[in-house]
Amino acid sequence: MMGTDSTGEPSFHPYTHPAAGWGAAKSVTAFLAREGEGIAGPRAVMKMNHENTGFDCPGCAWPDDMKGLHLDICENGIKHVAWEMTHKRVGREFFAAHTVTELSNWSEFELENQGRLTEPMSYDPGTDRYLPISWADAFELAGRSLRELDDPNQAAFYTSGRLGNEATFLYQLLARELGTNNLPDCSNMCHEASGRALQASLGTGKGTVDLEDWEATDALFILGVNAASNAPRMLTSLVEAHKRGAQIVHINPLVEAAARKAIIPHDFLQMATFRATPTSTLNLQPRIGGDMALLRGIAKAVLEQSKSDPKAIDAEFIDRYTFGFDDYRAVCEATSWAEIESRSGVGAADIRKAADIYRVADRSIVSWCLGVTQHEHGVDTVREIVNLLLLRGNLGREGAGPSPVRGHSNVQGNRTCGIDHRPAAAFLDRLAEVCGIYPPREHGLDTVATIEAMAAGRVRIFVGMGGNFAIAAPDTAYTFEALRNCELTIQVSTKLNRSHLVHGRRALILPCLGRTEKDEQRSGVQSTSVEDSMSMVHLSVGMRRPASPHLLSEPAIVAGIAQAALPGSRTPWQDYVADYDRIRDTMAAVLDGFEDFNRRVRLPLGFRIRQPARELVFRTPSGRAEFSAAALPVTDRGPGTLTLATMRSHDQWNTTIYSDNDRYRGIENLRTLVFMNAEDMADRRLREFDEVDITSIARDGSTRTLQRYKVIPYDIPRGCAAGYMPEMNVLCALGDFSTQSNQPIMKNLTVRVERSEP
Ligand SMILES: Nc1nc2c(c(=O)[nH]1)N[C@H]1C(S)=C(S)[C@@H](COP(=O)(O)OP(=O)(O)OC[C@H]3O[C@@H](n4cnc5c(=O)[nH]c(N)nc54)[C@H](O)[C@@H]3O)O[C@H]1N2
Ligand SMILES: Nc1nc2c(c(=O)[nH]1)N[C@H]1C(S)=C(S)[C@@H](COP(=O)(O)OP(=O)(O)OC[C@H]3O[C@@H](n4cnc5c(=O)[nH]c(N)nc54)[C@H](O)[C@@H]3O)O[C@H]1N2
Ligand SMILES: [Mo]
Repeated sequence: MMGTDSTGEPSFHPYTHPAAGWGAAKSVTAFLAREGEGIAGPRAVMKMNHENTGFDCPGCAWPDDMKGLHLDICENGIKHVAWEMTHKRVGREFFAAHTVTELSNWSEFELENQGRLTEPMSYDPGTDRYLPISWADAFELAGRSLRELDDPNQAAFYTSGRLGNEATFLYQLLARELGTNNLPDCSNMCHEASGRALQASLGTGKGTVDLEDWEATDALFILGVNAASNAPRMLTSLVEAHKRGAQIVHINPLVEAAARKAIIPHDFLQMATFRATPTSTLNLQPRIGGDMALLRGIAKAVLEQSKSDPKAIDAEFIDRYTFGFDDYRAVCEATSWAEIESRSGVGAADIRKAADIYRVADRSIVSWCLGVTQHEHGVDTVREIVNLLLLRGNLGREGAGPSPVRGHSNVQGNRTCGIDHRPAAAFLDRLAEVCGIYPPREHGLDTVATIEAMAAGRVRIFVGMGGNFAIAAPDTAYTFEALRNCELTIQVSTKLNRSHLVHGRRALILPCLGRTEKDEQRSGVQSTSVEDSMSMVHLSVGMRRPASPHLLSEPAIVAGIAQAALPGSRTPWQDYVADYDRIRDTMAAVLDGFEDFNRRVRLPLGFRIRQPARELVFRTPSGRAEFSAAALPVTDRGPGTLTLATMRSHDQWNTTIYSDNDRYRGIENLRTLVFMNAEDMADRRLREFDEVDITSIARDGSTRTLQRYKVIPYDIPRGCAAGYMPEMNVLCALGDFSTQSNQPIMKNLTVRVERSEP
């Protein structure tokens, strides 16, 4: 079902070259040639990420260089943009030629590779085909179906993190004016844990540092991110940090490419003159889920040291700004080194090395991504990161603080602008006052709860604003059933994907403009704003001719649905669409930190949303930064089982698969694989490329199996295994979500790996 159906022989040869560099250049050239983008690709890329004149790179949420001095582009950003700008089209002829049943046998790659969607389509059960429908009829169908619900909570509105801020604001307004907070989003699978933890510890749901802090810090601790593939522009910061003598500690069960050496991504076009720079001073390989124990070990070592060297901790900072230190110190003291070693899988001597780096550094930043969050104890672990930072007052000063790496290019902006199934009362009050609506107060459904509700028939309409919910979500078989149980599924998309084929009794595909494309409305060409991982908000302007004259912008699609669903609405939907400045004016009145939005967003580099915690203002119950003193998670599973993490290959963007290669991990032509420790393989008498069945054991005891995966011996701690999402969502039971964040524990599955039947 997935993969690219490549016919090449699978191979595995450990990668020894620097990250980015020639490998990236070669890969980009081959990709652009395949996509027929030889000229258009690079030209569009030159317009990307340029100070106020281009579009924001939809590739990831890593910030642009604040000084705007150079263009920092990367291999995967180029691929991502070229993929959107393809010349291929999926028009009505395509849908006439293929039934949905037939398309269901195509791979993810084949589906997306058909090109851009061109006009609205509606599913016809009689012929099992999508047929063209006018925008007016599509809106009427959506509107009527929403109007006819017994309760607005029978609808759910999913957001994938690409949506610009203006469309986001209208989308949540539509849901809340209808009367529901059912706003599941990709964040529920991504950084929900980070948001909850930072909110609890610091009173803000976001990181507090920016790129200038990265440039000033003495020590970087990077946990659970594959930066060379998923945030390639971080390599620039790592290279520069290493050059100026900063310490860089990578904490990851796998030694990823960014933990070795790199060539700055934007330099790769003129590589001849550049040499590779190391991007790591220490690599620690905890077992999967062992980060919290490791972090506690660092804290324990620092606290031990503070007995003879009072400067090891910042007592004045702790005294003045924090709450709960005594309990935290007590729990660190009570946790034995033996326990820390066994739960983290890292020896005390190595943990002390990291602790020494942390203690000697005047300023430290801790950065993390999904390797930390997609666990049962994701919230506790992120809070442990904050605990560690607080010990030495690494907050509210240059070069120090927590720095989560967000995923989708605007996933953070989506939250800021109202996509939240648990909205704050103050936000709802302002929304009610400014927009004259009565937003519901009870919490809505998140991703996991939406799937349950669809399966139970409690949610009857699913709207997907971007993304590929059907296979991005856990428990593929169950999620398919849930979506098929809906009366109506609506997908607003740029490309054909699985979520169009796994649909409700009625289904609409509504094609929209991409971020690279010119968005022309009554008042002229529109721009939209996005927020990056470091709270910088700036404008993005598309310039390319739209893939089809029938595409609408996301704000226009939301407004179209809203007007049909809410005939008596007093919201000026069409005025908003005519001029996005009007949406921004309303947002300025509703959202904290968006005062004077239209002016400030037009400043050359945009503006930074104020982070109270950065100024040592803590909106927590105690009014201080709060230590947490949670117990360490159990990381050992039953005998014979492994802990499996699902992750991305280098050549994919979430559910979009570009090729079956994973260059930095040395893999070619293979996605149906599982990485294992050589000794765990020997225990099972397995050899490289042997075929295995992987069976997950859910908390409720149920099992799920993937058959005939190829096993690859890899440098990964014993007891651990890893493989690729989204294929492995088959193994992730819907009930296996974190009780702390409701996040599916996609990096913490318990599995058995056995040789396949011959
Ligand atoms: N090119 C590209 N860029 C992307 C994406 C993409 O698919 N392609 N996706 C975007 C999105 S939405 C997101 S959220 C981010 C995701 O960015 P990442 O978080 O890098 O995503 P993953 O590939 O899931 O990899 C997670 C990393 O966690 C490590 N890991 C697994 N388990 C553990 C653990 O228990 N502890 C630690 N410390 N590490 C662990 C894995 O070895 C891997 O290096 O990237 C964004 N950027
Ligand atoms: N097992 C496992 N599962 C995971 C994860 C994991 O690590 N392991 N990671 C999770 C994470 S972090 C995330 S963020 C989710 C990702 O979940 P999603 O965000 O739902 O999935 P994507 O693959 O990013 O969505 C790709 C689709 O978005 C559409 N699209 C692209 N550009 C645009 C646009 O500009 N506008 C609109 N409207 N549509 C557009 C295209 O049709 C494309 O097919 O997956 C989650 N699933
Ligand atoms: Mo994500």
